[in-house]
Amino acid sequence: MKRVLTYGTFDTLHYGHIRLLQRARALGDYLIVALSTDEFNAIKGKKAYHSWEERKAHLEALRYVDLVIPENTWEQKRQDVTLYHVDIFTMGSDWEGKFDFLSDLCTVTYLSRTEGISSTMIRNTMDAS
Ligand code: C2G
Repeated sequence: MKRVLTYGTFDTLHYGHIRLLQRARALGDYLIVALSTDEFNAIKGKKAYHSWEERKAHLEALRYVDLVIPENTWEQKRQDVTLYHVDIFTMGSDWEGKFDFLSDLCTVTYLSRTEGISSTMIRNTMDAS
């Protein structure tokens, strides 16, 4: 079984996220998503509209996602790759190169980001309505 791992906030889940998760899952047989906690989002300088529990439920409703774990720190990735026996680490192309340091542990690959959609755009539209 080929196990895939990816990270993110996945707030106001949209088709850019879903396309990413669909392609990530297609890289293997089992997809783990490390979902940024509200506390870690504060460290990332992000404020999610939905709570971690809500964002977790949204991801678990997708057929592409097999397991959701918390992302609490920037530093946990190496431990996660080892702990979950990950074969492939993947992120959207806006992170191109940023996680190549994991390539001694697993395959690292980046998937093209979907242009024209973002959580910020959705929130701005919601605020304007
Ligand atoms: N994404 C995408 N297309 C979009 C928006 C996002 O492909 N239009 C991808 C991002 O590249 C990322 C994933 O969806 O791989 C999640 O995006 P975010 O929720 O914005 O996650 P981010 O804030 O980038 O957190 O440790 C890594 C961080 O937790 C990543």
